[in-house]
Amino acid sequence: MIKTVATTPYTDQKMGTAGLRRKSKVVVQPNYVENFMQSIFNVIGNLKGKTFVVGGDGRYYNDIAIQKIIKMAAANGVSRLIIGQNGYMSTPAGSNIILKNKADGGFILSASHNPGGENGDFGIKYSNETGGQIPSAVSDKIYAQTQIVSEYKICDVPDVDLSKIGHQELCGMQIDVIDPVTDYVEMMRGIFDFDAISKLFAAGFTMRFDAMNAVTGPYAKKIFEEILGAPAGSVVNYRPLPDFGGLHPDPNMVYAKDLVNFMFSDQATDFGAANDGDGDRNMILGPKFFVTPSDSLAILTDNFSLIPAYKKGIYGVAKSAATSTAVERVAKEHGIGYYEVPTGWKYFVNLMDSKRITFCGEESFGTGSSHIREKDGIWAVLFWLNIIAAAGKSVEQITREHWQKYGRSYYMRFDFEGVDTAVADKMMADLEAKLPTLSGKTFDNYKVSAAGAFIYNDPVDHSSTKNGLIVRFADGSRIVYRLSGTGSSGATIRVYLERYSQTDLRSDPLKMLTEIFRIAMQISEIPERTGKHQADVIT
Ligand code: VG1
Ligand code: CO
Repeated sequence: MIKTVATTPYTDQKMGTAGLRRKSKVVVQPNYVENFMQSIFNVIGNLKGKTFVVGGDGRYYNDIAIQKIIKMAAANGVSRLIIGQNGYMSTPAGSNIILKNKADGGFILSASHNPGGENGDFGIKYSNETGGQIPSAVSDKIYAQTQIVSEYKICDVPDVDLSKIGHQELCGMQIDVIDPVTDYVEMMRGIFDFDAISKLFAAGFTMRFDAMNAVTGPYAKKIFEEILGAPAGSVVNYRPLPDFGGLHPDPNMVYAKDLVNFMFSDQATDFGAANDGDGDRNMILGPKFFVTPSDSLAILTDNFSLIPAYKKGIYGVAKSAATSTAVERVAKEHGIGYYEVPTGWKYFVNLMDSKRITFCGEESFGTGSSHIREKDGIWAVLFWLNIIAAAGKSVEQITREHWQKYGRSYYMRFDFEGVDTAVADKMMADLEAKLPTLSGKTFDNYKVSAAGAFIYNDPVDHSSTKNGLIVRFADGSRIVYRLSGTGSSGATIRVYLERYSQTDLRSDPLKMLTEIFRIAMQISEIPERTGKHQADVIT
C-alpha cells in the first residue's frame, strides 16, 4: 500500500518566524504539502519508534492537509500519531500533548492570526520534542531539503475517520484520536485557583471572550462557562469555521473590533478578552480600557505570587527585543533573571528548558510560561482572572496601580504592509549602515544614546541571531525596526515605538509618541521609499 511518488521542488518553502505560511492558493498546488512534509521527514531521518502530535485551527484545507500528513507519516515509518478530534488542536494544547506524551514533535496546521479561507492563508508549524518550534538551524536544513526533494512516500488508503475518539491502525502505524480539550483543561486547573475564579463569577462578575470563530471556542466554552460559571453567552464566536466567518482572527484593537466596540460601550462586561486563530495570542480589556501586551507581561510577572503554581517563586522573565521595557523594571524590582531575545517564541525555549525563565512575552499579544513551550492565549486570560479574583481589583485599577509603582511605557506598533520586498530590504540595509553614525545626535529633544542591529547570543546553544534594528534615546525611549516573518506576500515593515514616563501616567499614547514617530520616519525614510506616509495597521 506504500507508494513512492516522483515530485519536483518548490522554491518557496522557507519557514519564517513561526513555521511555513503561504496563501491557501499556493498550498493547494499539487504536492506542495507533500514536498514540505517529506523534506521534514527526510531531515528527521529514522522515524521508527517516533510519535508525533497532529492538529490544526480548523481553517480551510486543514482537513485535506491532515489526511496527507497521516498517510505520509505512516508510509515513512512513524510509529504513532496523536491527533485532535476532527483535526482540531490549538497551538498551546499541542505543545502540552507533546510534552505530556513525551512525543518526538508535532505539526499544528495554522497560519495563526492570518485570515483563512480559500483566499486567505494556510500554514504548518513544526515543533520538536521540546514542545516548542524548531530552531533556525533545523529549519535551514529542511529548507535545503525542499530544494532537492524528488519523491515522497504515501500510504495509498482511504481517508482516516477523525470524528471518533479512539485507537486505530494505518499501514502499521498507531493512530490515537483524542479530545484536544481535556488535557489542556486539567493543565490549567493545576496552575490557577479555579475556586477563587468561580467565586468571582458567582458574585456577579461578567466577561466576554471572543474566540473569533477559531480554535479556542471549545476550550473557552468549557473552561469559562461550564467549569468556572461565567454566564452563558460569555464566550462568543465559539464555533471554529474554515474561513473564521470572514473575521481576521488577530486579537488587537484593529481586527477584534466587535469586542473592542463592545468593551468601549456602556454595555461592557467587567472583563474582555480575545484569542487568535490557533489560540496562542491574547488581548486583555476592561470596560473602556485596553492593556498593551507589553504591560500585560509586566503585570503578570509582578503578580506571580497570587497564582498557586508560581507562588513559590519564578526563575526569571524574557521578552522579545521589540516588546516594551516595562517588564525589565519588574524583573529588577524582584531580583529575577531578565533576557531579551529576537522575535519568535522559539527563542524562549532554551531559556525555559535551562530554568533561566518562567514567564515570557511579546508585544504581538503573546504571553506564556514554562508550563508549555508556546505562548498561551487562554492561560493569559486565566492569569488575569486569577489576579482579579485574588486582588479584588478591576483590570484598570490593577494596571493604573502598576504604572504608579513602575512608571508607564507608552508603546505602539506601526505596520507598513504590502511593501515591495526589494524596497523593504534596501531600506533595512541602508538603515543598518546609517545607525552607527547617529549616536550622540539629537532629533527634536531626543538624544540618541545608541543605535544598531539587535544581536542575540543564545546562552544555551551559543547560536547568534540578528533580528531588527534599535535606536535608543537618552530618556529611555526606543525605536525598533523589523521586517515581518509571517506574511504571505510582499514585505511588512514593523516600527515599534516606546516612550517612558514616571510622572505622566494618563496621556494618550498616540500623542505621547507623535514626535518619536516623526523621528522614526525621518531616520528610516519610510515615507520617501515606500510612498506610505501613514501606517496600514497601528496596534
Ligand atoms: C509575528 C509577531 C511575533 C510572533 C509571530 C508568530 O511575527 O510579531 O511576535 O511570535 O508573529 O505569532 P512577525 O515576524 O510577523 O513579526 V503566531 O500567533 O503566528 O504563532
Ligand atoms: Co497564533
